[in-house]
Amino acid sequence: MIAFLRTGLVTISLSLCVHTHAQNPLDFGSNILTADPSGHVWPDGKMYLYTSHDQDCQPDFFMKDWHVFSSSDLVKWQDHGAVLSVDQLKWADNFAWAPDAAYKNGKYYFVFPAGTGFKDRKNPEKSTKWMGIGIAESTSPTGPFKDMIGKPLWREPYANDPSMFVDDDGKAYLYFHGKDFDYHVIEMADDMRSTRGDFVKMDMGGYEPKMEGPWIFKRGDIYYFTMPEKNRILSYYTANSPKGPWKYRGVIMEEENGNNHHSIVEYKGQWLLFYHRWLPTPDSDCTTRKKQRHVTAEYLYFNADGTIKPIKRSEAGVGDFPQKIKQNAKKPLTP
Ligand code: FUB
Repeated sequence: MIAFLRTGLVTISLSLCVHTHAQNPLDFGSNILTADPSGHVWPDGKMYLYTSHDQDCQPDFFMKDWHVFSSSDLVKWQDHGAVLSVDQLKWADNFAWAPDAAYKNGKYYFVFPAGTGFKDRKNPEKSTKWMGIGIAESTSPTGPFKDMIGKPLWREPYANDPSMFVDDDGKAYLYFHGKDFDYHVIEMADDMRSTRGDFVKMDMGGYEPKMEGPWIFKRGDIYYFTMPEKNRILSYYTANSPKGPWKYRGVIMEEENGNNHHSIVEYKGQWLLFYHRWLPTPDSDCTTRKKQRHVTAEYLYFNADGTIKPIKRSEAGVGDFPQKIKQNAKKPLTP
């Protein structure tokens, strides 16, 4: 009997232990379905995640609004609610897809793809779907954001999955995937309400990566351009300038079972990968789809030459971030 009780106690404490450390998917305090996380650290020192918002069982990614979440330890997150909805736009009524955000001129900018129409998958010639990129402003990172220009930044060419990068000199660059799923960049004007110059299809060093979700960040003097190539395989390129030319560097994360939009950001001295996974969702009433999208996170490490170490998906994720940053603070600085 005592042996049985002991085994039981060990099992209970082990499962509690596993549960406490399993942080993937991130706990946003509700069963909200989220995808396409864009991570940013703003001047208040908190980590912010701007995400798109899936509806249970939504047809063909019909999505209506975007959320923002914040945290100081990556374990406890606050949902600040919907920062913008397609209902507030004059020019789109659907496809609230992968957003991004930027901070410039003392203001917060929210860039988002949205659209209208319908994609006829059986008879593509009957499709009426159109998508473009909008920009909205706020004095707060949690919004509410307002579309001050009341129209997309442009109507042609087709554009999706915007990612905004503000360089050290204050210049802002908007990346997106456009026609034929190629990656493009355009500079933003200083007022962040219009673009400057031409659309540039980027030189990817002889490769032709296709699909979606571009992300850009800078570490030291190196610019990194990362993307879920073919919408599944997280791959990366580096360059000496924000517009390339880019050099292929390899795969960060192999494919799983669906799209896995991502972002990469440094927080409290630790580099992080945020991405989404298609996971079984027991609370879901959906009978046509067993898995739904959930935002997850992993640590990301660089080699001494600046290349990125491949990452495996984990259950633990960044659940020990509070302890890890305390340990990092104790480590002696390396020259
Ligand atoms: O969330 C809708 C779309 O799915 C995004 O725009 C893509 O990046 C993919 O994650």
